[in-house]
Amino acid sequence: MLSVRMRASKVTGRRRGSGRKETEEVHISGCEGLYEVRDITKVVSSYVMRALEHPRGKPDRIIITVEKTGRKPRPVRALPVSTISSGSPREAEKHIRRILEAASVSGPALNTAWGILNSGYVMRGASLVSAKAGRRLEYDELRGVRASRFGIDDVAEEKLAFELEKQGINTSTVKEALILASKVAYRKEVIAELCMSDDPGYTTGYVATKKYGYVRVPNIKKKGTGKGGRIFFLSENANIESFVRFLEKTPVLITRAGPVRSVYSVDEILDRRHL
Ligand code: PML
Repeated sequence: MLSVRMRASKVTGRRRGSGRKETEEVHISGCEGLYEVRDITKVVSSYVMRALEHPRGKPDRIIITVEKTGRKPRPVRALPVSTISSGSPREAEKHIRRILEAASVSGPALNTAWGILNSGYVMRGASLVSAKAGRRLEYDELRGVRASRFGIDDVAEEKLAFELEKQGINTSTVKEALILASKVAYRKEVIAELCMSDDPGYTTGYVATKKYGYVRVPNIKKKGTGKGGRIFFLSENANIESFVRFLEKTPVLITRAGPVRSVYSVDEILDRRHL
């Protein structure tokens, strides 16, 4: 199989007080998957279309990488999917805090995560936060760590699409986020993941843990805001080098779909009635 990745960005300029113009490269969109050679042309053209039509704006640069993975992908089962009932960002934050605390993420770690997501700065990759002390662990706090080399095989994809369809959420956004979250949650040092899309029009985020699965959180932010990001909460003694190597380099293929459930209250999720 081949790994196909897309990253789109644009350069923006602003004038400083001194009159000097500064430019910065702003991330617009990105996506990826593992594909058979016969599907590459189709996939590349659909990735280019996605980059050109992204609500964050028109890119100046689209980089597509097609690469051999070099190793047989590790087979992984998709996390079970559910949606929590949440009507506003305030309610969403309350629910997220309860679920993450129940999954052993501390208050300080949650505060660090919330600060990152609401900073207005969109990182290209995810931030790593220690689940107890709330320390930032990534080597590069501007870039973050990008999970890569993940995909789904045809049989699991068909089953997953069928299950997602029944709940009216069979979209590439949900599927890709679930595949990434399932790769990340597979590692033992991962306590949880929290994600808020940086797409201004997309207001559903998620919390992923081994214990509760992939829990979608509607209204995690107000429509129209470009803030967002991903946080991976790690155990205190995690070996960051080995974890980052796994995230960036180890190919993982979802070979089994998990169940896709409907909408639950936070108490039902915490009682694991959705599983
Ligand atoms: C992203 O932009 O990558 C985040 C997508 C979050 C999807 C949440 C969902 O609807 O399940």
